[in-house]
Amino acid sequence: MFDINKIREDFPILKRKVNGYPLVYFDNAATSQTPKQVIDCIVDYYSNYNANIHRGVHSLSQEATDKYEQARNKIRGHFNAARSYEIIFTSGTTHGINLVANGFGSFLKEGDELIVSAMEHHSNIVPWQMLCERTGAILKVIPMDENGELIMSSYKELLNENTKLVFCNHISNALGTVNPIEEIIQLAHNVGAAVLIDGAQACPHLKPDVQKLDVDFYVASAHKMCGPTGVGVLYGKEEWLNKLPPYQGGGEMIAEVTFEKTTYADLPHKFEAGTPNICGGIAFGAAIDYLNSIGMEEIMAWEHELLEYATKALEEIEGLRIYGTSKHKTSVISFNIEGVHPYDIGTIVDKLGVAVRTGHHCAQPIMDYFKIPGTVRASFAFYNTKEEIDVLVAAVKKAHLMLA
Ligand code: C6P
Repeated sequence: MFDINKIREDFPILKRKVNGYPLVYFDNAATSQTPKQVIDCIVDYYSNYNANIHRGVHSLSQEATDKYEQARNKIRGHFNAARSYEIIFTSGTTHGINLVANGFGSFLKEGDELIVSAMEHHSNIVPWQMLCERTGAILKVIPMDENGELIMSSYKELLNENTKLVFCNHISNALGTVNPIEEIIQLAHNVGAAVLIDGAQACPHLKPDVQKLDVDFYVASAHKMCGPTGVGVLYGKEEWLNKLPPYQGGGEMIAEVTFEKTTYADLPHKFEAGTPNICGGIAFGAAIDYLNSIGMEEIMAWEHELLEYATKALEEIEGLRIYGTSKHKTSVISFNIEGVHPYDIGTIVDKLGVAVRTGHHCAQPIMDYFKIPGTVRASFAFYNTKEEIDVLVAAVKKAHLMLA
């Protein structure tokens, strides 16, 4: 049973006031809030078994190592990866993409082609541009339409035997569009290209099955999934992770070091140089337990209800335009009101306790496509309510009156 009142009790921050008003937190796409189950896990780690891992023979170190590896295995189960060593702990989505982009240079030559979608976060554009600069590879873009959907016929035309890698988000952070990644992956594989999917915005809402998707790389951040900041996951197929050179050198990623030659550790350690975010990794596991205790399908269903409710109410505001109108959407609404700067709306609604994001959302090409400087973005999580949406709508109306 999805009990919203009980769920809200798990999030201490939802009880606080902002500017004298109850907090209405609609910036979940930037970072989600943290339930007490995850906060307790963090407190427990630092109170009871804080130690470095994979190094010590002492009990505390072994306890921390066991918990960290258990968390890795939980993440493996959640993503349905076949092997836990295909799960690499990272500091987040950005780190995961950079790790792959850095190593992928070894497989590229001048004139090879990479394909990106038009609706990417800068994290899934800039590392590849840097890679193209280094290797002479060419970056091609899958265009999108007015609804914020990828034009798949253009994608098919871009693919050819020179395509080496396709990277695309599962869900757009600025538009909420759920991209047809199954088809994107299959078409790329047909020409022998690998695929990296940026799951930063998908994993808060659904459980990706990396084996069923047959995806080569899948990345996500814990802090968008009720976990802490500074930790994330890179799933990679074993064959790819074995081929990919390490990203950083240092402790724990080696088999043997001499001044003449260093050999690398087996997976996953080859990609985990230095002391990792141990507490973060364990708390990521606790966040996954928490999400699963509610149920990803239940989460998705409630968020869809919130999306429909909010879309209808916001559309009634005169001059308001929503960007991202695909039928396949998660609970993100990006909008503008004619003649009003998004930043001004964001500032006024904040005075009324409502947290939204304004600006280009690190997705400038999307803003360029719509010829706008930015949008107001309200993004809902499963712990939000329809009453909170009423507060948002009233606050936006008030802002509109003040600014018109
Ligand atoms: N988007 C947003 O407000 P990091 O910062 O590494 O955890 O995630 C980067 C990232 C990558 N891809 C997508 C699709 C994302 O949405 C994000 C983060 C936040 O939309 C902060 S800019």
